[in-house]
Amino acid sequence: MKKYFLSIPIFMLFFMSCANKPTPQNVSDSANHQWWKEAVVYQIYPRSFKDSDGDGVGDLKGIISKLDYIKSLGIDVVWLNPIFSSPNADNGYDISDYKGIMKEFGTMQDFDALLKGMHERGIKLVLDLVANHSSNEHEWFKQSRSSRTNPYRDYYHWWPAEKGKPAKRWSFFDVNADAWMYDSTTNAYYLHYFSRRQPDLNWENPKLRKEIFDMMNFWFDKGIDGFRMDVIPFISKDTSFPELPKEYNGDFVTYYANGPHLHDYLKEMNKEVLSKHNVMSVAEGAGVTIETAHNFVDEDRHELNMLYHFDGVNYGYVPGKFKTPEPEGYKLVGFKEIYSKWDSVFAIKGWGTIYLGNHDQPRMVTRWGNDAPQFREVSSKMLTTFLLTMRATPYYYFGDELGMNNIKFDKIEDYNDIETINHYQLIKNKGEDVKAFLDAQKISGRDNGRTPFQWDATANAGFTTGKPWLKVNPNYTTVNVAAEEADTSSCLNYFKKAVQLRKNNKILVYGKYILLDKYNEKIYAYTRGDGNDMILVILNFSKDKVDWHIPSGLSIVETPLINNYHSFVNNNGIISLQPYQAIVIKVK
Ligand code: TEU
Repeated sequence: MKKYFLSIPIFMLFFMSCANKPTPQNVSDSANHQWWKEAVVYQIYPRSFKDSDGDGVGDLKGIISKLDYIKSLGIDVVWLNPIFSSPNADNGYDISDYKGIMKEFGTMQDFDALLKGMHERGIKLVLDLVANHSSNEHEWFKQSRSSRTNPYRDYYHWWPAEKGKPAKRWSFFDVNADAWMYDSTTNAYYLHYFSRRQPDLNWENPKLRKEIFDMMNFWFDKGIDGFRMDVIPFISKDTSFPELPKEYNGDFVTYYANGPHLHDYLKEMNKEVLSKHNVMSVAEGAGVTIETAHNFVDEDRHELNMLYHFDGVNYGYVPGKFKTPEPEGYKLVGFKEIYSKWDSVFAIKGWGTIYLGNHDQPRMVTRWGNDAPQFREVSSKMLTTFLLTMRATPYYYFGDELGMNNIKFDKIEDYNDIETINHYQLIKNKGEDVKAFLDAQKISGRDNGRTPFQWDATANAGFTTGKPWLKVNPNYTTVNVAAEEADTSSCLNYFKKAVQLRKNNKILVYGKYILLDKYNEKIYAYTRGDGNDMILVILNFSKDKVDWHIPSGLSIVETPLINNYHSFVNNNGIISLQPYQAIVIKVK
């Protein structure tokens, strides 16, 4: 491979690249180093990771049996989706006992052993705080709904029916999209932003807040290292329940995320709980915008550490059509704008996250890469490179390190997810096109990201000896840990290298981010760091071979730090990129 040297004063690069980025906020955030900024977070959906007792559902003992695998990844933090007692209307996001372990997942002793095993391996454990709502099978709700004078009545939001139907509130999961459920026991409606089996907790009640804070301290006293906070922006409500204010223009989600006392409650949570422990907190930022993000995560506000936004994962859907991808796919220029915009939001204060997959999302290689057989691996590695070279804490979803892709169910009967099943019913009731809905769900449905983890080529991918709760992707015979551990060029081994790359180059954590060539529709290129310590990242997001001109002002001084192909070609400052090629290289 020819080495290419061209040096033009660096100030020209900086000047030119600022032309690419209108915001002045390109100063690197090196002021405030924190362990949770430098961490790589690995998310595990316990239900699908490893089943130890043959009931077809993953469990804590299964995770314990795979702690050395998790350690081998090189990650620092594990985020576990909810493990608490639950009837599983929404797979654990409907909690019936915040201090109990879901029976399918095991016992508190299993949890203690899991936490000990993780800490012994230097891995921190973050649990999932689901406190905007509980299960309707929680004792609090059973008491609350039993009478209007019950001491727990005001743990939830009730509207007495004699006042008429309350103002419209939209529900994510209701078959009628109606967030008010009539309950004849006390002739009143209760609020549920999600399913009817997930009644919203009343944070306006200080007794409820104390219950939540006590519960959080219970888990922190057991030694966990943080919480991911489920739709935490939604917790405060205007309990007069007015019609949706006109300024929201029908956007209930943003309205939900701007309740009157939201930040009072987060400050109280910080004071009563978070400030007492060396822990991390991350908001699931549904409804959060670049205008409101700082309110959650600026250090001097003493609320939360970081948040994840939805602008990226919601990009490329047809407006007004439920999670329906644009026919021609998403536009890379728009994708780059979103992630560059959110980088600049946190460039000086606060801190962000970067993710493309989680339990609410399809597999990233299907949604953002290309899961055709000839491109699945290289495009998976390219996306992994993106996630591990941006200025934010990476949240990496289990199975993406293998290049797992969407299972693409054909029938509604194959789905387990309440969101898909209830939305299907809603569309059917309206006489709308259920086939189009199912076609869209093949790409965007949440269950695509929840199929069992693929350990090896034995039955059910080694996930369970029983009948798996959700079908296993048939490609497990080749896409699995056993095969990929043995293959030095596998997605799995690439992921491990990329994690080490980030650990060995702190400018990939804190360094300035400058977007290059912003209007290029195939290449996502950016630099990290500045001056004498700068790295160039070049990602070909297309299935085409692309020649890319290295911007004047860059000198490629070393061979790539990482490359998802065996080599790359320079022709006098023009790099010839293969389909989905990713190159990370030090420059000066
Ligand atoms: O998700 C909140 C949320 O916004 C989801 O409804 C998600 O974005 C959905 O796919 C939108 O179409 C959290 C949890 O991550 C999710 O798993 C739960 O179902 C939900 O809250 C209720 O707890």
